[in-house]
Amino acid sequence: MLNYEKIFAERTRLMKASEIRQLLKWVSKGNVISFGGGMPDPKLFPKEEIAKITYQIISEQGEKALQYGPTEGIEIFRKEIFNFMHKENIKVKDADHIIVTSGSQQGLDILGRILIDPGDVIIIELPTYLAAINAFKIYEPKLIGIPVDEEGIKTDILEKKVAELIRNGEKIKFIYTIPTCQNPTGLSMSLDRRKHLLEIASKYDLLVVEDDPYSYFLYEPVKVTPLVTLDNEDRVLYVSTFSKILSPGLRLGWIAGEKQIIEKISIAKQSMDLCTSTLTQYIAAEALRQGVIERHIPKVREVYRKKRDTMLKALEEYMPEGCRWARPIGGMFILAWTPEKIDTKKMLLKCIKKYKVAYVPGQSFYVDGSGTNTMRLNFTYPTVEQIDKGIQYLSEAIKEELQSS
Ligand code: PMP
Ligand code: G9A
Repeated sequence: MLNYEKIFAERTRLMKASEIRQLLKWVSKGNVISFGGGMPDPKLFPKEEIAKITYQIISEQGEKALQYGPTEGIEIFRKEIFNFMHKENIKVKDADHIIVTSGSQQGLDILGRILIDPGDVIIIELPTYLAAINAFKIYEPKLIGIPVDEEGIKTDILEKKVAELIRNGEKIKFIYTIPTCQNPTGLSMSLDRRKHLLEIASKYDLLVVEDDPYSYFLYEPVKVTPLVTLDNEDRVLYVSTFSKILSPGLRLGWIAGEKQIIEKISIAKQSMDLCTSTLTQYIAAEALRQGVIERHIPKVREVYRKKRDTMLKALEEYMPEGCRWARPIGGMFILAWTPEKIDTKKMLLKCIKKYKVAYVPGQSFYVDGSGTNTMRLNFTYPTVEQIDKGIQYLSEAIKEELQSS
């Protein structure tokens, strides 16, 4: 047999399987309650509307919808995204400043591809979305994590770090942030911190990548202004997705920002997939045009609010002393801290096998290898009943682990 190990490129050594993806196998094993992957509630997908639209698109516009399309995305879809952003108070100049991607995950990979040379510095949050870390790592940057607290990234630490890095001759390529209902903490950046972050970016002439899948799902009457809307210097690149506001199976995301960078992204994308699925773009464009998404978001928000509240209540009721957790205003996740002596990665298999409950160990979200006692809990996929039961089981597992360690 061919020695396959010998033929892999060096860069494959930098590729790491996602813990979130590996955990998906437990989701299909019926009796495990999954707080793992950030999956939407599948019962809420607007299946009938999507079925009707799909039939309509293929019968009326099939010749275009089943054909290749432009790399930047089909024009009507970019225009609909522009209108959608406008209504949501997300600043964007015009439809030409938007490129459609095959999920926002592709957007993150492309940004790594076009912006990172080996040794460049990328500033990320500590913790941050693990698949962003994995996507960037392939391009060999130095990833510098800045801690987050209840008000988001600690901009005082950020400012000192940026100054120090620049003094040392380092090349900072961008700051990657998920300012609203962050993955994995669930926490959001305060307005003051948002402004401070932009001041720092301006002072040191840095690009900011704002990854924003979750600001459409706020469960409190609070106003959150995206960084891109606060930015007056065209230095924020806005990344988002249809995965949570419609369906992840359509694999649609987008990036909005300065023309120069959108054009470069487009060239990089050409060699990745030529274009995003034309068919799903037509479907999502029509879903936007008919108001399906506008009607869908508030319905989903109601269900998710109830699920978040159920999880917070269950955590309060069942978790042993020494545990704490974030209280998100929206999104899909709650990060929980167990007592320090617990290693949530080591505890996971027992949790799945004996207690029939899964979560994502937090360590993979911390680029410095800390967070060994943390776990990310998704509350959108399980049912309300499963959330209550699952947190009860999880608490039992933690109690057992505390007694045995
Ligand atoms: N960014 C963040 C912060 C995410 O949480 C996710 C998915 N959970 C993605 C990007 C990728 O999503 P998709 O590729 O489905 O758009
Ligand atoms: O299924 C995935 O990998 C997307 C989910 C991301 C997450 O759980 O953060």
